[in-house]
Amino acid sequence: MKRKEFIKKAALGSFAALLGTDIVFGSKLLNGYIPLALDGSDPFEMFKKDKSMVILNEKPWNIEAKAHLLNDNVTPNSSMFVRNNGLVPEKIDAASWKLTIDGESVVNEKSYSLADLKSKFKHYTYQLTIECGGNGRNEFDPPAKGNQWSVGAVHCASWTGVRLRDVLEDAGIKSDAVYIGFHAVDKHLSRDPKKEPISRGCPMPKALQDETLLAFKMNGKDIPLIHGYPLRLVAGGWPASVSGKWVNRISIRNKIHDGTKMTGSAYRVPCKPVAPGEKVKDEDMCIIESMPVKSLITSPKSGAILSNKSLNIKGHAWAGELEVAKMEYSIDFGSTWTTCEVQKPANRLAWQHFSANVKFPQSGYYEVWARATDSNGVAQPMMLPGWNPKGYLNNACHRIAVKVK
Ligand SMILES: Nc1nc2c(c(=O)[nH]1)N[C@H]1C(S)=C(S)[C@@H](COP(=O)(O)O)O[C@H]1N2
Ligand SMILES: [Mo]
Repeated sequence: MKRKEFIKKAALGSFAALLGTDIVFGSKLLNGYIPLALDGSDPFEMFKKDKSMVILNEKPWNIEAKAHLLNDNVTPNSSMFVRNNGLVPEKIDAASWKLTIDGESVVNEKSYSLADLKSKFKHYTYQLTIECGGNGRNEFDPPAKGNQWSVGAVHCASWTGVRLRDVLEDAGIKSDAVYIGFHAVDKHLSRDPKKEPISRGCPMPKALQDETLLAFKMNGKDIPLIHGYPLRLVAGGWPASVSGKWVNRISIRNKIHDGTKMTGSAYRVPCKPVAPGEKVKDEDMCIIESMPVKSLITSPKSGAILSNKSLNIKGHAWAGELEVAKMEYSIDFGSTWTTCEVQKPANRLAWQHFSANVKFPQSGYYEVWARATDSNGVAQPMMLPGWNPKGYLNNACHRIAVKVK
């Protein structure tokens, strides 16, 4: 996409967010006029993303990584996928930001400034695997509507913040609490202020886990705007949609949260397996919780041409709430498997790094397939797992092509 086209498509209001300040006489800007400071910008520069990230959608912004861009142990912003359901907030004033804890099951409704959160509660840092529930959707047949994510809608950055539990307990949790729901300041695509683009949540036990944070830093710096500045809920191992960006309200609910994209078929899969293409009633759909075991070969890049018969492969594996117990690779289309070395996670809910030295018997074309097994003994399927109407939870083995000269 040419930059002029792109910038025209950007909503006028988003200029302010991109500039990082208000355009004082913005209301006088001619329609289609590009502020000088932005002329020459492109989405990759604007969001500081690697130029080989793939833009799936511009409105809302949805951008995915490629496997080889995820080679770092801790994912840098430049390789982090972006998933938005609505419009990126245009004006964020961190100094006046308030987080409100409310809901049927809060003892005392309370609001906190960022300074309150930072000074009142202990800070924690965790590396968390955050994967979109729809990662891998592009393989489903019949196809599922939605962003056609390939393998790159996952990241494992380092998040610093306060425990959600500490804040909820400070406000007080009534004994009938069952769920939390987040609310955020991003606008619905229609700009209708009564509509929320997304408002999801999780059951209390997940909300109260040590690693569930209200984060104000990512990889040691302020969270980039596109990833939730100034405050983000992070819940590793669960569909990324639980990790609300730009969060300004958390409700403690006495029932399963019923916000936008919690109900119907959103982020749900059939409670029992169905045949491909089958219609499933909403009441037969179950909310996705912990994500399934999965892995990614991040080095070499698929398509590598080798001048010798030995190859070091590297990658990461993760398993939702569980740990990865075993990692294997195959060069014969899954007939035989060889064990890889797999490291312990940096902390619970962080992905684990694996590596192996692969020996090829002769020159020619190969595929290297990778397969992780979780601590319950459940392995990734070699091919697409259970079809579901919305195309969630594709955890099929990742594979790369290599040619040995
Ligand atoms: N406020 C808000 N939070 C949100 C979303 C959103 O659209 N608005 N998208 C969710 C979804 S579906 C995903 S996959 C992740 C993506 O996080 P990222 O853009 O930081 O990678 O954010 C989640 N949190
Ligand atoms: Mo998502």
